[in-house]
Amino acid sequence: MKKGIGYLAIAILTVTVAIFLGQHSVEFFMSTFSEENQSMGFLGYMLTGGGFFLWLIIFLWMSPKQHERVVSLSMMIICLVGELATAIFNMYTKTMLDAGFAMTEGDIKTMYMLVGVLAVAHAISLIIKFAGQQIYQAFQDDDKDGIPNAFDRHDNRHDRNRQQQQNRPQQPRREFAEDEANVSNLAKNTANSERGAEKGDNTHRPTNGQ
Ligand SMILES: [Ca+2]
Repeated sequence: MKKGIGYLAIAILTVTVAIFLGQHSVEFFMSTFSEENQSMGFLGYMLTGGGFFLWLIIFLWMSPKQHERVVSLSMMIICLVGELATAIFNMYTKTMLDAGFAMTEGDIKTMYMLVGVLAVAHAISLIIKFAGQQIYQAFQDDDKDGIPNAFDRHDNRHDRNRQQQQNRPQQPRREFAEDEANVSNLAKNTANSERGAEKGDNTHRPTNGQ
């Protein structure tokens, strides 16, 4: 029961913070982009507060590898910083506008920079998350010829394997040739000894006759 109330407290706090900050950052994104691009408010929120929750899910349930955990954890932090920055920026500009100050060109440039950096961070992180292993592999040099795998159209290891395979049957062939030579020598020897025996017979015959 107490545990249940504890979870409820966490849920209420999370929702309150998410709505409080989220409302301001959505407003920020809506005011940053033109009136026709009102969907930018929601999309922008997906780069900050919404992105935090999405990366949290990816971190908890979809990051078995070390580099995936690092990326999703970093993105959670980046999203939180982005959420805070956009929300605070929105509150700040609102009070400034209410007080009669206009936004300077520098302020607007900073806002666009922030949004751009956020979007790029998401894109890079997604690439690392889902293709990091393959990208790492692409820049390795498996056959050690100085050309990274991605640009190396020829895998020298195949050649080495083929050479090894070609060298292997040559050795038995040499042995076989030696065997053949031995056999022919043996045949010569037996032929010689037979001839010698015949000669011996011939030399013996006269003595037998005598
Ligand atoms: Ca190579």
